[in-house]
Amino acid sequence: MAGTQRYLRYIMFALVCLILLFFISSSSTVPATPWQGVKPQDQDVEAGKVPPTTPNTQNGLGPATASGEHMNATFVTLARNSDIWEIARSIRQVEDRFNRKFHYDWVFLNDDEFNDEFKKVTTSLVSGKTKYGKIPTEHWSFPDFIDQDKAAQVREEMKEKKIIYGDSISYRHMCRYESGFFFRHPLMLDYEWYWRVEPSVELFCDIDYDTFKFMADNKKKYSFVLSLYEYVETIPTLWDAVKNFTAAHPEHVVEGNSMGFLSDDDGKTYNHCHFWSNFEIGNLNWLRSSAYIDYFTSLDHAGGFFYERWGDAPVHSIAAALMLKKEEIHFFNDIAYYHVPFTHCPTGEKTRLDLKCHCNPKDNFDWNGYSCTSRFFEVNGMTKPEGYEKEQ
Ligand SMILES: Nc1nc2c(ncn2[C@@H]2O[C@H](COP(=O)(O)OP(=O)(O)O)[C@@H](O)[C@H]2O)c(=O)[nH]1
Ligand SMILES: *[C@@H]1O[C@H](CO)[C@@H](O)[C@H](O)[C@H]1NC(C)=O
Ligand SMILES: *[C@@H]1O[C@H](CO)[C@@H](O)[C@H](O)[C@H]1NC(C)=O
Ligand SMILES: [Mg+2]
Repeated sequence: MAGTQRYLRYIMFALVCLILLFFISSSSTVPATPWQGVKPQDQDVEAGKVPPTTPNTQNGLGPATASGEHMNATFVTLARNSDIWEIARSIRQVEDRFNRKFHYDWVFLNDDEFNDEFKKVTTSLVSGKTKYGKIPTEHWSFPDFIDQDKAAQVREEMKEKKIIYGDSISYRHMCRYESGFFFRHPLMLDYEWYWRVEPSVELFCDIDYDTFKFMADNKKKYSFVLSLYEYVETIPTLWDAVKNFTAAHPEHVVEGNSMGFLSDDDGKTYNHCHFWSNFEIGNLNWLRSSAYIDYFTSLDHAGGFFYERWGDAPVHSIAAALMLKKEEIHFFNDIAYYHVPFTHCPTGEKTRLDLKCHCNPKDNFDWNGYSCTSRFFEVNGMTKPEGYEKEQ
């Protein structure tokens, strides 16, 4: 009996509370903002200044809203069908922060056929044209000069030493492909500039200008946002192979290069600094030049893509540092970027606020001891961005 009464009291109490709440909320003096009252933005959208979202409709692609010359450029992504949702995340951010204003094309490359779901989802997200290419088997297999037993033994050893991707065959094909072939894929021959995007990366700031045009106008050929030291276990003889190449082809080594970025003893040894190549904006014609092709061919024959585990990051970086003039390599402080486990968050609060950045400045890797970006600044006689000491 007592239980039922208590129960009823609770219900009465709850009812009174509800009625009170109703009166408080309906008599509130704070005017509720009608959802559709954001007129200025609507007008901008109608005037074509601010597309509300990636303007890729069933009727086709909307017009690019950025004025100025459209560059001969494309995004490029190497991916598997299983990367679909991770690459979707990357695309969405690249579109929101940059490409919805420019509508550059996007080339997807795969050692397998892309399936319909991959094509459908990525096409719906990209505001430019999408193109899907299959990699020819010759570019994703063991070359005939590689001893497969020796390569298998190395993978076994690296597995025991727990070297990341040490026992993976596909990772090695991927690194070799990114080092020497992606820019020669038939779909890439139509373009002069590329921006590489990987699955699961993030962009944290608006990019309101055309980065490809910036590269062209400022005579840049290669660019980066993060730099670091390579695991030495993956590249023990890479520098020897580079020295063999430069001895055979001294004509490809450019005067005024960035040797100081790679070496502390004028080229005798490699300090393992490299630009992190999962982000790159660069010039495809440079990669297709005889200098770069000779370089890649020479490294390929040295065998380290399979007998060690050479990554495309040190391979690209060494090429850029030796075969381009210092001034041709650009550091994009204003492109805020994350690829697990590192973040580049622009130094300088004004930059971050102006560009509507949402990265935590404390996560910035640039002035950390494991980053090579300080060294890049020193080699180029550049002043570090204001306030960098405070963001160390
Ligand atoms: N088609 C294809 N793409 C691959 C394969 N392995 C890696 N990739 C792509 O190559 C890039 C680098 O691979 P990822 O796994 O991100 O390596 P990490 O960034 O070095 O850890 C990404 O764009 C991947 O989607 C593969 O076996 N096939
Ligand atoms: C774009 O660049 C490629 C490579 O240089 C060239 O073959 C192609 O003709 C260019 N396209 C346009 C429209 O300029
Ligand atoms: C460099 O060249 C020398 C002499 O031909 C050769 O013995 C050595 O194996 C080469 N090093 C690499 C890493 O290819
Ligand atoms: Mg990756």
